[in-house]
Amino acid sequence: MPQWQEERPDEDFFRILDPDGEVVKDPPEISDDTLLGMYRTMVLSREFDEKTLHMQRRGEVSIIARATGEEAVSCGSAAALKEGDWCFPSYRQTPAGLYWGVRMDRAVAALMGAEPETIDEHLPVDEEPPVTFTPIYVPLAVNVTNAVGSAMTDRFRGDNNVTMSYIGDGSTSQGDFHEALNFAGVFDAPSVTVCQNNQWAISVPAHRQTAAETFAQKAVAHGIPHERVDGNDILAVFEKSREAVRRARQGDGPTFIEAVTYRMVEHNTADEESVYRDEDERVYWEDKDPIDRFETYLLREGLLDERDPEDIRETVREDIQEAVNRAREVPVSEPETMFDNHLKDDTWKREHQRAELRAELDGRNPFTDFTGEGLE
Ligand SMILES: Cc1ncc(C[n+]2csc(CCOP(=O)(O)OP(=O)(O)O)c2C)c(N)n1
Ligand SMILES: [Mg+2]
Repeated sequence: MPQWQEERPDEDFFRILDPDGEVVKDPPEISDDTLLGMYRTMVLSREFDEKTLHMQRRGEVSIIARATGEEAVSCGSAAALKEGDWCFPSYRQTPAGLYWGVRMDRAVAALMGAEPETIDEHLPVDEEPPVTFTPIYVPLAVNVTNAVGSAMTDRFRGDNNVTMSYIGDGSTSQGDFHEALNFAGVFDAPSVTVCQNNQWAISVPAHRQTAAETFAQKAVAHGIPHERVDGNDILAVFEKSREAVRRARQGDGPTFIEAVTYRMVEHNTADEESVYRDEDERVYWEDKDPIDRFETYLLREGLLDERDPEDIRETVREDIQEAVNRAREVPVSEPETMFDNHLKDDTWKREHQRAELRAELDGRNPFTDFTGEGLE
């Protein structure tokens, strides 16, 4: 048996829908609108990933990280939030933002390299989403510390809001993650932290990331209630997230949720996954696709009829294309601005890198033709 199969996580987690879409536990009470909203969001996110991947291949976008196959995790958990709540995503939670109406045109413009001020100018926001989304965090785990701080701010102000944040399996090895959970546990922060365990941190498999049996149990040391759910079952993710959000809102403190899913695609478009993992592994997980599973359930419940899935896919593709067209109208920033806003003052190193880039943009080879000209 291949190593990945022997070491795959056991199925010791909370599940409502099995991979065939069969109900194995009583489903939670969820309105039809919410169920259909979640389904549409998952489809939208999958199609958004497809579209932006094509844009990346054409050179319109430099890099993307897809949520393909992992949609149920951030969609199902974010759907448990309410107006006034906060969400601190990392880079693989596109569905969470889409669920609450984060604008695709603005997101695509950012991916294409437009600066926030330019995006505001060309694609102004007339209505903020009911849940506040911070910008996407790329430094791993920092969003969790900031989220817990934000949750405490709401508590000190007496606002009854909940803050949700996301962390990958690999990122639970970062110190910030533990500092955040420790602080949340000690001060009963109204926060919910969702670990999107997609089994890989770039090329590092989950079993090389930690000696702990599960990621969920990392909460034990911090005295925080934890849950482990089937991350490809949106009903299970929603149910446990709703319980956690309720607990936080009524003053009973934080929760840590591990959602077990699988990264069906490359880490990001700068990665070549075939170098380090087995194709059979993806094939094994294909049968557990979260969208297919939920779709089967909704069809059986009569909430979707047979033509709906294709119609929905068509409509979201049109919405995405319109958003992309709007984004293409936004001017992208000069490459050199990548050096701005990192540090308060310029350093010699940054000046050097800026000059090197300038050389490259002028068509000179920065390795052989770079003279350091322009440096103080
Ligand atoms: C503090 C920090 N260290 C390293 C990186 C580089 N890096 C980007 S993604 C990644 C792997 C993250 O894996 P995981 O937490 O499992 O999230 P996933 O990408 O699988 O969703 C690393 C090491 C970073 N962005 N930030
Ligand atoms: Mg991961």
